[in-house]
Amino acid sequence: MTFPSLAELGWSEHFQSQRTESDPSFSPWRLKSVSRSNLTALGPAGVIRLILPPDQSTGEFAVGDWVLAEGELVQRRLTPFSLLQRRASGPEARAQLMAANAETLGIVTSCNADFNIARLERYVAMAASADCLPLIILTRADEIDDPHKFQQEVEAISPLVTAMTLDARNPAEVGKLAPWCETGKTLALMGSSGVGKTTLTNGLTGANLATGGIREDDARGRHTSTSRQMLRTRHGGWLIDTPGMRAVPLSDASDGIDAVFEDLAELATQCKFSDCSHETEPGCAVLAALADGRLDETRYQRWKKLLAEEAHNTATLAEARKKDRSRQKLYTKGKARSKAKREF
Ligand SMILES: Nc1nc2c(ncn2[C@@H]2O[C@H](COP(=O)(O)OP(=O)(O)O)[C@@H](O)[C@H]2O)c(=O)[nH]1
Ligand SMILES: [Mg+2]
Repeated sequence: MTFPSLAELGWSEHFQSQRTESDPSFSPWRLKSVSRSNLTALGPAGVIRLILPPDQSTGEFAVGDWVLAEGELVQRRLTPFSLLQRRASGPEARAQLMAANAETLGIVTSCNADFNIARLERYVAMAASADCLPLIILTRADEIDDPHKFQQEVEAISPLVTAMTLDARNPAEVGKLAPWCETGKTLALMGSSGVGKTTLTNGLTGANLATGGIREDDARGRHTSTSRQMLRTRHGGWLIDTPGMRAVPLSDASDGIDAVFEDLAELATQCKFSDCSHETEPGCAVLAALADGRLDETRYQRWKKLLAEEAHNTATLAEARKKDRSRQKLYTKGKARSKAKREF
């Protein structure tokens, strides 16, 4: 069996330039799967199970990350050129790493009840803030009369968006995704459960992962994919399938929101007050655009909602970090005290 070369795995100058004189004996590995207790990685020598130093946890790594290791022991994570993350569940607004070093985020949705512009805008913002290109993949094109209408609607979200419609079960159509997952390239797939991510993964990689049926009533799928992993595609590149997400909680995505709502971000700079909330203030350029019909009311509402959520998350995260710091201080003080006691 032959293993992929570093270049085939996506190694580039971006990573090479992060190596230093002091680590010539460390080998680069690309993470293939990350679970609570396990990291597996791929390299020219094959597949390896990596070990972390005791002060690090697998949660600090994402599938697709490059690391340097000495033998099996991880020495360093190399800074990725793209990093997809979302807000983890729980009150503290922390980020959960989803996938690293993917050039493209394939946002999978179906042309049926899963279709939701507000959710797609979130995904596009997530992609933009992660430095990934957003590619919207509309599945179940075989079940509707006018898939082109959906394509036009999602392309209107932002000039950053590329979109395509297909039947995910049809290998010939799935082949249209080849340019995004050919040799050296990585495509990450995200979307709700039941939209066809695993079907696409199987078609692109030749794997035989279990797909799930969807309930007729609400077009929501059962959760069938449980872990993240990176698989080689038939086209020589890489695919990262992620578990289905019902919600798309953004984390640290204000630049992504600005990218999706570029026109609104631009308008906001023309408001009379720099801290304008675009609700009641005189001289608000956004309200003026609403009043004369240049701006769609529902799109304005979606923008406001994302901004409010982002502001809330940033505040919560700052609060959590402050708590961490004071906890750390207490801990250090405690240690100093018990050391003093021992010495006494
Ligand atoms: N008709 C049709 N069915 C599809 C399409 N894509 C997926 N399916 C079916 O939808 C179900 C859920 O697909 P799956 O790949 O498991 O979705 P996932 O939860 O996103 O991984 C399976 O029964 C698939 O065969 C499509 O483009 N057209
Ligand atoms: Mg799946």
